[in-house]
Amino acid sequence: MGAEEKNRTLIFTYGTLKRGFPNHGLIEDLIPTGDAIFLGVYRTVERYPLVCGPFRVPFLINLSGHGDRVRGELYAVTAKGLERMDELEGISRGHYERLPIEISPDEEAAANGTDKRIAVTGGVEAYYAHRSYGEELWRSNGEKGFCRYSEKVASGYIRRSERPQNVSFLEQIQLFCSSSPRVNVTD
Ligand code: PCA
Repeated sequence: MGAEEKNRTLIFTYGTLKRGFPNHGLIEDLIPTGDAIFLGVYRTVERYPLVCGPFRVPFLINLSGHGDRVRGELYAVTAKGLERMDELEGISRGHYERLPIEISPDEEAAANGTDKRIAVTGGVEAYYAHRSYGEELWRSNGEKGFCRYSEKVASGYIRRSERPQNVSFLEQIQLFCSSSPRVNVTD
C-alpha cells in the first residue's frame, strides 16, 4: 500500500515529540516509511495549560480557557505510527490520554515559510495529561503555564532511562504534585 492510501490520524505534538526534542527520534523512525508526515507548525485555537511535571516532562492539561494558546507541530500518522506514539505516551498505563483538539496554522511559522498551510478541518488529537491527575498538576504549577515547550522550558529534562526505576511514572507525578508549594485558599 502506498503512503498516500493509508488511513491517517492527525496528531498535534507540543512536547518532547517535536523536532529537536528528546523523543523526536520516534517520529524520525516513522518518516522514511511514510508512517509519519510533518504538516506544519500550529497553535491551539483555545487556551490550554501547558506545564512541566517531574523530570521536566511536558503536559497539556484538558482545561480550555486557562493558560495560553499552545504552539506545536502537526503530524499525519498511520495506524502503525499511532501505535508507537500511544505506547511511548503510556496510553494504556494512564499516563496521557489522546483526545481531540482544535488548532490553526501558526502565523509566525507560516511567515517563515515552514508551514505547509494545509487546511485542517478537524479530527486532530493531542496527548493530554490523564484526567486522574491533570487538574492537580495545574494547581501544583501555581496555575502558570507556557505557550510552548521551548529549549529553555525543557532544560533539565531527564530521559526515562535515567530516572529512578523503582518508582512508577504515575507515582512520580503524585510525588511532584504533593511536594510542590501550593497557595491554600481558605474561605
Ligand atoms: N510528548 C507528547 C506529549 C507530551 C510529550 O512529551 C508530545 O510531544 O506532544
